[in-house]
Amino acid sequence: FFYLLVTTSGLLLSQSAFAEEKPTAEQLYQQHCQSCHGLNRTGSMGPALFPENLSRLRKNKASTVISKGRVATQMPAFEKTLTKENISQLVDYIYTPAKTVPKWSLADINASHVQHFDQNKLPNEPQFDADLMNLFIVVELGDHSATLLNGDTFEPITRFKTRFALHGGPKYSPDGRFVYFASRDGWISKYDIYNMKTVAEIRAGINTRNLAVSSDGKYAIVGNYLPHNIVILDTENLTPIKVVATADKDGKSSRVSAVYNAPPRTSFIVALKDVKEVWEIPYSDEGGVEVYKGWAHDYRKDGGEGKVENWKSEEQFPIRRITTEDYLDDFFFDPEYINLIGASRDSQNGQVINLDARKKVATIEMAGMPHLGSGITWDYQGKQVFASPNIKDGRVTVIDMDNWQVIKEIKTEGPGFFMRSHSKSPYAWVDVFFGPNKEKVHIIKKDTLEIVKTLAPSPGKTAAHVEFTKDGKYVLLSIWDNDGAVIVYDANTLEEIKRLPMKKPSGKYNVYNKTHYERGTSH
Ligand code: DHE
Repeated sequence: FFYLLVTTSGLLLSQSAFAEEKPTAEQLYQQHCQSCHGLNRTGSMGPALFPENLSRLRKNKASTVISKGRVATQMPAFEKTLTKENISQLVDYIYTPAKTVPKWSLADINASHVQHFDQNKLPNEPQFDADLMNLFIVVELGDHSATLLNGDTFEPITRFKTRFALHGGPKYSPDGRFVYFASRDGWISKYDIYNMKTVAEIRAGINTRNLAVSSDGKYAIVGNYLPHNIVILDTENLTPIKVVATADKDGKSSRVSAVYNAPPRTSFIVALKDVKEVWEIPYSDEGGVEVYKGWAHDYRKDGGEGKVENWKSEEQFPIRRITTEDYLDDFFFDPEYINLIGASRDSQNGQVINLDARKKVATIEMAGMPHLGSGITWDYQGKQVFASPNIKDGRVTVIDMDNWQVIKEIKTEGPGFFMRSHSKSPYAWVDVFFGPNKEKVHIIKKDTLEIVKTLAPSPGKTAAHVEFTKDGKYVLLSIWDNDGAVIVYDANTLEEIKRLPMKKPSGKYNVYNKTHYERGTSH
């Protein structure tokens, strides 16, 4: 009896002590997660854990990852260490926004810099034999790798590890030797294709949108959600040159929707998500004064009021603000980079902003949610048209770029994400990324605006994102699955030529098409 009493009271005691000491989510995080995911959730060996970084992971999936771990990563299973309640506390915690926008200072950026190889000590000749303009980089999300692919033989040249969760198009140096990757966690990696080596890396932000490279190859710009800023890097070894907090002229802070290079303008375009402004940042060291003379009086230094008479004499990378009528989430540039066609995610209209005139010049009626970022242009009946898939509805919208009127809505078997063509191809390809027909890809004849063929190359598996070879004769399509593939098609007969097994290949990028800003390819 005594033993029981002691035991029972002991148990009661320890239960009440446990109740009092029930760990908070913050304590659980610090005890179990912090060593890999960073003191303030900013990421370290493991990814950053803010809602912005987790936007594509459902809460129940996050709970499974904590319980069971993640295959092929260092993430261990916590189901034996933590209770279900603890795991659910942690899930709630990581999906709660940080109380203040997390900081990632210039010192943090600099401290993250890794120089894997001294570029000057590496050979200047490619260490393999292939047409250097017809290479592809294929990003494989399945195990965070990338494949360098020969675009003539369709044989992999090498496969290498990337940072966790790359997103968006990697960008090439103008000569095609280097490729720059951005990960969602802000890591920028410079890969030397000739030597098949990652030469330098730096963490430019905590949650990054994308990056762009200048036409002279000297600078890379990175747009961030966390913190709210852009970071301009010297591409030589990725060291930061300038960090600019993104805020409108009244000081309201904003995330960056995306950054782009505008080659004919020798400037970067920065679209802001939470304020009604687009920025243009000239970077050219040559001819800049002439090119920008007309604008000189418009320049303001980093949100300040000082007028810049001669941008060369002022700080490098002045900012030219363009006020917009709506927020910009997604956009497209005409091939001349004079007009920016933008849409906000909750608007039924697109706005055409003339970058020279610095104002809206037209409204486009756009139902659903067109994915302008995937838009492409071609010539149709003597005029230039622009076509974009739609993330919400099964349609491709074709717009006359002279008068910005919708010419046709091509009905598809579901909402699509990516669209591609090549100036030498009669066809445009669009996927059906969302919904029950995700295994399908439509092929549209560019001169009739009709779907002429629908492929379903791997039943049940998402087929998405194509890229053409340099000459436009072949098309590469991803089967977006861990047990996936890149399928090569003859771009004219539309027959399958080859299947290369890959682990969830997402985007693939042809060196020539990207460095020559081919009309059918994303920029
Ligand atoms: Fe992307 C490109 C934004 C979700 C795969 N995506 C881009 C670009 C932007 C963008 C601004 C252009 C970057 C560039 O090339 O420099 N993407 C967004 C979103 O806002 C969205 C809808 C929500 C988000 O989570 O950020 C989004 N994107 C996704 C995905 O879920 C995809 C399918 C899987 C993934 O990798 O996360 C995805 N996005 C891609 C790919 C590209 C891309 C493969 C490059 C396309 C190209 O051909 O250039």
